[in-house]
Amino acid sequence: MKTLADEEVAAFREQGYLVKRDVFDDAEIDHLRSGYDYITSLVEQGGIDEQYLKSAGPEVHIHLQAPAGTPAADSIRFLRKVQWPSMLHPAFEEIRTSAKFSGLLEPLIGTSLKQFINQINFKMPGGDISFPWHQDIRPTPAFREQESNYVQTIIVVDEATVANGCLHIVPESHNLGNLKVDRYAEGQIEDHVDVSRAIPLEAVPGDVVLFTSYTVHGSTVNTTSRPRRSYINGFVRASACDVGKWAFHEGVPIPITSDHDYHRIRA
Ligand SMILES: O=C(O)CCC(=O)C(=O)O
Repeated sequence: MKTLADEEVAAFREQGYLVKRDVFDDAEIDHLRSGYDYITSLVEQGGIDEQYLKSAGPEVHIHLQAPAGTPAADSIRFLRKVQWPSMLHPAFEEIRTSAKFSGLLEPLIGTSLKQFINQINFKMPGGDISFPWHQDIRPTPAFREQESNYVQTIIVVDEATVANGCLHIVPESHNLGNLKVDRYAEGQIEDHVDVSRAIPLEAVPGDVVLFTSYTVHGSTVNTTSRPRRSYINGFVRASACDVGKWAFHEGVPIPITSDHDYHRIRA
């Protein structure tokens, strides 16, 4: 089972991020792509119940930035992200609870893990989707010492390049702590951090980017004619957090649960 070597753990702690190459294989990435295809077809067909299109609804949030009046068949390029896709398609659930995650994360946050984020991101050609500089802080007293107890992970599903809007990270920015700015507010992070130090994290399908909740990151639009999709899972040491959904208990995967019935996503 792949895990992190001592030098990788040290690099993660010093730099606030790490790119672990070749974690998921072609079959796993293809399986994930079948999940993306399912979500894409849902959006293209339209008729999704309004409650799933709002961030204040149940866990699943299909975040479409399509201008009013966009026909459903054309709206896919404006799809930004879907939160908790593991509720909608088994491919996301299988990878979320893969032993590869518990193996990778053990040296950083142990073997009993909860989860705050389960999300797929889309940057489709022509969609104008970007993520301004931000940190991934979870502002709740129920979650203690986030810097050392949280790991954000991004699985690269399509090759990520500067041209298609790959993730950029500011090394060592996690040392600045919680910058207490509004998430995604244009210009606010730049008052605290020299973002010219940011580096692009180009990567290929199967690679996993790991970073802390304080690490400053962001990305620009996809200027190519091909999609750039990624799969995000944010894990937290269970003993440091009284909220969130379980992912692993002492290394054993815990299936996703919800009080909401997701069998019908259409109105
Ligand atoms: O992968 C990216 O382009 C950035 C994603 C991100 O930072 C976010 O979803 O908040």
